[in-house]
Amino acid sequence: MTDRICLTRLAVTTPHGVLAHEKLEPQRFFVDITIECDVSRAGSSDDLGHTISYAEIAQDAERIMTQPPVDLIEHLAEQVAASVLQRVAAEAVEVTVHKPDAPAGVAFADFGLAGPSVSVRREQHRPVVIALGANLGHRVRTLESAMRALGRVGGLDLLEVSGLFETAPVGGPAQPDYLNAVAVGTTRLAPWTLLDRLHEIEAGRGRTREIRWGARTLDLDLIQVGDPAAGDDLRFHTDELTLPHPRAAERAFVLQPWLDADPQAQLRVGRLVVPVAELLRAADTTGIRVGPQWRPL
Ligand code: PH2
Ligand code: MG
Ligand code: MG
Repeated sequence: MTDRICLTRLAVTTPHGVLAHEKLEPQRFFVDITIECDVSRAGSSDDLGHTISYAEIAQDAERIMTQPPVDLIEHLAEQVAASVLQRVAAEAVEVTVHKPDAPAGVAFADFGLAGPSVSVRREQHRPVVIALGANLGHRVRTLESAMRALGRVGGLDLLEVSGLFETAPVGGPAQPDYLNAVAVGTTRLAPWTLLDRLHEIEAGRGRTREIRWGARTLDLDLIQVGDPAAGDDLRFHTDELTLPHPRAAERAFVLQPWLDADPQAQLRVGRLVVPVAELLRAADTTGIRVGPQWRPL
């Protein structure tokens, strides 16, 4: 991502350092933060909710920098980077902590921002679960082509892909059987950015949106983003996207391929985190059959 939000030279005077006297005497620190995130939505909507508030980032960084004395600027830079990556929209962050007056036993220039500094770059790395479905046209070919397109999405790394399952349609009007699959991986993209990529892949394969739950050449759904066991899965509801997927817990056509791709998979169901294997035992699996072979990657 080439869009960036920068905070340059946040200034704090506070005690940190390895030497005993550094823990008593405040000295100057400067922090530079560069956040990689897609600001195109905020660019057109003029809505702060579509981007990251630099004021909040700055206040978090100042709070971290003014914590009780620590030894290393590495430790401070790492904590600031972690606080930025808590933001849903942050794809990556670079943090530099400067310590211009550090006692290093040498002279640094007395112009510009001289002296030691530490820079860290950290990327967002969220687990992601994507469900695929198709019940019109050449389903295997469409799903294989969708998988190749997913493999080319920058910022999405696929790790495992299920086999194909032939499934009776659930809900909607009478329609042909589906082929369903699930891909799991990691992403640094914001979920709405990833959803845009999924919609582009659908549209490129003849997907139209007329009847809700009607037949379709290709359906790509975001099921879960983040790790519910760690408590860092994304939970939100907007008109365009709800996470985790509100109906995944009952849908055998999602659970069965997901379990195939990841036998350890867990899904958030309200306040609980439930193994997918357990959800599948409770789900209606009539109408789910092993599907044809495919070459997903
Ligand atoms: N998708 C739906 C509605 N019903 N049924 C099956 N078997 N497979 C699907 O992928 C599916 C469905 C809405 O997305
Ligand atoms: Mg769907
Ligand atoms: Mg969909």
